[in-house]
Amino acid sequence: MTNHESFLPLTPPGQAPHRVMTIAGSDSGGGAGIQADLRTFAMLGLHGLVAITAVTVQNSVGVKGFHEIPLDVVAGQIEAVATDIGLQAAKTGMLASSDIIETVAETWDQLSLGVPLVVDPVCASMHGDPLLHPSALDALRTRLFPLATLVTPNLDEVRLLTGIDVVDTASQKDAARALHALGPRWALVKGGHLRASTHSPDLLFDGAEFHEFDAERVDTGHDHGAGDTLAAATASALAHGYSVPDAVAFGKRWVTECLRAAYPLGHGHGPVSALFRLNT
Ligand code: PXL
Repeated sequence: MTNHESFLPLTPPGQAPHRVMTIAGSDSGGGAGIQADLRTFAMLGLHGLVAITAVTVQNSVGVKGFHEIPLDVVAGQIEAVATDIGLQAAKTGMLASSDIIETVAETWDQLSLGVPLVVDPVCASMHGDPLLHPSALDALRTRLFPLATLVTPNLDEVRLLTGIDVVDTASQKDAARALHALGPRWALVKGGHLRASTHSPDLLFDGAEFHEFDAERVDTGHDHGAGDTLAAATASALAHGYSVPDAVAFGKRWVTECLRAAYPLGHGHGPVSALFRLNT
């Protein structure tokens, strides 16, 4: 069965919606990170749970710095909600350090929740400001990727993680194979950073079959939080029991609408906007 819906099923008032957790960093500018994730979850009718890993100091111009949350607090947030409220899916975003990655991986592994985990391997902001210590790439590859249902790197992250420079479909396939070999059930190589293209072709691979998801490039100077939003919408669809290809297709449709609705903010780059949902 293939789903083509633009939105996810809503829960009647008074009943608990599906729960989806974000394990990610805070963006004081409200455009990316947990703020983008929670906005996506809410606009899709899900209840968002949060484990904050780091607090960034940033605005529309750039990231000025970040503070890492202590490891026991990162683990404690995940355990507290998983053992009480329960969840149907989770996603990770900014994880900042190899110690935080180890902690998240160990906590997730020990909880054995049996629900999908989307790992968005955030390495840097759109301005190129680092959000992950370079020494943490190995922890991402060896500790977290094997626990992931789906990994969703952009082309810069693909280069850092695999050494492969994606320039065309053949190298995008090579990258998907290399990422899948690191242990996730599915790897999505996002083509949004193929700047020369008029399209944004994403390639999904499960070790056997390739699925392509194409969308016309939305030319906006305001795409802060696009990757977070795609991963959050995909995790939300997975929480509803969508297959991975259907969930990715849903996430892609959602982020494309959010890109069309992006707005300027401050003196730099504005965010993609899930608020379009309020006009539909
Ligand atoms: O969009 C990636 C991202 C994720 N998380 C946080 C961020 C950013 C980009 O700036 O600030 C906290």
